[in-house]
Amino acid sequence: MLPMGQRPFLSAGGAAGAGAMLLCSLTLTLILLAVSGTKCDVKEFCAACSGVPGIPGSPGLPGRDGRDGVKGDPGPPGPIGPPGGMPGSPGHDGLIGPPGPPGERGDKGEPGERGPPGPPAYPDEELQTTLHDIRHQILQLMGALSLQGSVLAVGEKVFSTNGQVVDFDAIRESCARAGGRIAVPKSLEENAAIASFVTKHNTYAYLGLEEGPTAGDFYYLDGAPVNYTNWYPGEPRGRGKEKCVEMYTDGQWNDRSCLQYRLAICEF
Ligand code: MAN
Ligand code: CA
Repeated sequence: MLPMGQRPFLSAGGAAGAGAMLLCSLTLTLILLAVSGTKCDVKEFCAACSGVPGIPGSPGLPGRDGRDGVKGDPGPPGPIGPPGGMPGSPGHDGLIGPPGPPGERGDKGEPGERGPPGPPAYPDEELQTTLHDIRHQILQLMGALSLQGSVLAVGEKVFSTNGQVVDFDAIRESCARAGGRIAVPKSLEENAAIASFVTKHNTYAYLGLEEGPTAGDFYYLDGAPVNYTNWYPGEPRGRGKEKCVEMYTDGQWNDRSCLQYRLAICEF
């Protein structure tokens, strides 16, 4: 509010001015009382009584709708519905699980075809020379013994005699000392080889057989039952009293006492 000394109505005042001012003030007060129902501050309106404010206008028409706003975020899932509704469709397959434990071992397959021949087992030159030398020495010994007529090779076996004529136990011990066993034929061919010594020395030979507890049952010296025989007709007929077996010059066998003197033939 302006200071009192600067008010134009007072500085230009006279009796007429004061009256006009009073009229104005009264009129304004009445108007205000009529419009608002409240008493006016006389000093305010008397300071600048330029006019009477108009009545506020009525609200305008509603404006046009604004443009659509940006789409909002999806809302949270709704609550689970009440029971009794139709079952939903099956969900998607889950993730593939970890591998299971190994299965049981299957049956053995068919053997494959034979592969191509490989390199020599021992390409070592020094070893090859040694093997060659050993083979040569064996052939030398076999030649020398063959010349004596004391060795015969049949299959995997080598039969040999030293020409001695002794009892069964002595023959067995001699053969063991030499690293072999008393000869016993297990095939026609072996029987023929042993028989050739018997014929040559014209002396019966004991064979590597023994009668068991039951008369007539004969066994190899390792305890196995005999599986090749060449008994002379009617033999064995020792009825448990002839525990050893001798070979005749024709190669046939006879059970006989073990205390005879017979040709010593070993096998290796
Ligand atoms: C005969 C036969 C044989 C027997 C001898 C014993 O040759 O009876 O069976 O072993 O005699 O000397
Ligand atoms: Ca007999």
